[in-house]
Amino acid sequence: MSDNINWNELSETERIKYESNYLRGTLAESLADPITGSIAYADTQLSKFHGMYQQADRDLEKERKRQKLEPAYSFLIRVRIPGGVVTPKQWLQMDWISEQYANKTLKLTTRQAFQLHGVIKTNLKKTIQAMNAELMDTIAACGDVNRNVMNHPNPAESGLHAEVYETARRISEHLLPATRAYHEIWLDEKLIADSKQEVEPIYGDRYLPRKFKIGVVIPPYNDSDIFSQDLGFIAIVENGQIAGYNVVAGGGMGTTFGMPETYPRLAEVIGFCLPEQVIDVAEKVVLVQRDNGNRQNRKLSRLKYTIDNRGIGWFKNELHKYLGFELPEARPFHFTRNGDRLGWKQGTDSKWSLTLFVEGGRVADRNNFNLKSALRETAQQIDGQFILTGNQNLIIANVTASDKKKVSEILKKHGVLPGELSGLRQNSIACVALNTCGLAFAEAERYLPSLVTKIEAILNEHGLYKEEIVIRMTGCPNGCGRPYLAEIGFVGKSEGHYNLYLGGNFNGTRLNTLYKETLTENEILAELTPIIADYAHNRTDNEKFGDFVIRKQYVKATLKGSDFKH
Ligand code: SRM
Ligand code: SF4
Repeated sequence: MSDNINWNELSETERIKYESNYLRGTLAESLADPITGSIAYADTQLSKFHGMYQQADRDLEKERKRQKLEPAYSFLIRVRIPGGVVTPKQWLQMDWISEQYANKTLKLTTRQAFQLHGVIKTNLKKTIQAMNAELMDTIAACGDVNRNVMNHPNPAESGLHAEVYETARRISEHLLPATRAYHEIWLDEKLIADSKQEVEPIYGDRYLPRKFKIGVVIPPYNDSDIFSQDLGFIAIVENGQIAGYNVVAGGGMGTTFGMPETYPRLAEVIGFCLPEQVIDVAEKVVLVQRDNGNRQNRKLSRLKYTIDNRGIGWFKNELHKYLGFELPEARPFHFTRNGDRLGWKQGTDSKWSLTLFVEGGRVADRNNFNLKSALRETAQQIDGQFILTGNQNLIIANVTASDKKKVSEILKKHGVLPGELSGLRQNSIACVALNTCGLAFAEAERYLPSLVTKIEAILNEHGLYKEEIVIRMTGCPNGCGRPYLAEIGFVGKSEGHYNLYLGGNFNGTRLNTLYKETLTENEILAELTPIIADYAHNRTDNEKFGDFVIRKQYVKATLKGSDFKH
């Protein structure tokens, strides 16, 4: 089939994938090339499937150019952790690797994965091998395959939560690429003589048209932002058991300025499946997208566009054909919130879990707030689990009553038990953006904390310091911090300038709407001040900020993705 392909019609990446011998390309040669800190262009595309992105430090860009040096190349490495669950030993290993080979920080991502930044080419292999030593890998953390599967973050909360976590883990395993390229290149496994005899039973020789994302969630908490996923499973609990899962499909956040045909879209509920059908449903949705997704234009190739172009009726029919059965009607469900519930909670087995706010997901020791040291000492001293949440936070889970006090003492010793956080800060997400992200137009992680402080002052004046409001910022419209689901969303347009979006809701079931474009910080504060004052005085009982701005017609609700303006 592939020999009849008209390559001229397809995006360049399609050919790179096809000619790569199942993701091998010339990666081994690129790694061995001592002349440059970079790898060949085709390999930069293939390395993503192995969990790595080539980057250059953007803070050093001008100076390096002035000195006629090549950019300061290094790599981002993303570790695939289904549901975000690691052991204390694995946490310690990641901590050690970050000190040894990366920029000494750990980034907890919006999809419950670790990222390391600043790994130079000559340290890539050592880094991957050190992860492998503690049974962690980076396979399919990026690339045109299914990525890290998100899950309600705490399997220790109850037996049902553990069961749902297991579902997420199984989906992730089932959808891993079959190629041995990763093991050969990074783990020195013997080369397969004729790799063309290999087969990718799910992905085929060109993999998916684009990245693919799956999440699992248990109502009433929408902590995986299920409607932002290409494919989502909403656990339905009946009579104290998981009766099955509602299936949602076609979500996605990425947009491109100047391309109105790109837009964020919420996934639609398409039916219900039994627990034993989940893997089959996940696989068949992937296959429908593999066979029908757009391979010409990567800006239009996510499942959300496949569905909108052909219609949800077509998609459901196609899926039913692939499955050989029809999904029955979805069952009722209700979400009360997205984000994380911070603080200590007791599970049904009487053990404790602490959900800690990690600003921007960055674990580091800074300004007497020694989070990294605190977590290192905690991991050294207690059993249990470390769980990365989908909102860049961390849960220290499965803690015995006697260890609970110990954890609190360690955190306090390192200056980490924070004063009372505002409801705004607790619900903040910022993508990485500068200085590592090559696509950023503006700051996000390095800027949002100070902007939040300024908005907190306004909220405080109006007695709203504790009010939980979802605020998210990204440095470009790709949507890595899921800003289009925020009650207050910022998307970077250029250095120091942001589009302001309002009117997402607190449970993550409505897209927000562009309110004002290209604002500076002073303009942002000037725009938000009267709206916050109005909210303080005129909101109805328990009315959330995102609902208020719609009732008071600051913005109109965005009812479908294709109506979204940016
Ligand atoms: Fe993302 C690309 C960081 C979650 C949509 N994302 C990137 C890259 C790799 C930039 C690049 O291609 O060169 C960023 C690396 C920055 C850096 O220096 O670390 C990047 N994305 C991130 C992370 C680390 C943000 C964070 O601060 O946590 C998240 C890693 C998740 C993970 O562990 O897998 C991250 N990215 C997301 C999400 C949120 C989610 O998945 O829940 C989205 C929106 C949902 C979606 O996919 O629709 C997202 N990232 C994108 C896109 C736009 C995709 C699209 O359909 O248009 C790009 C650009 C692209 O793919 O071309 C992108
Ligand atoms: Fe980079 Fe844009 Fe993603 Fe932020 S949203 S990490 S700036 S690609």
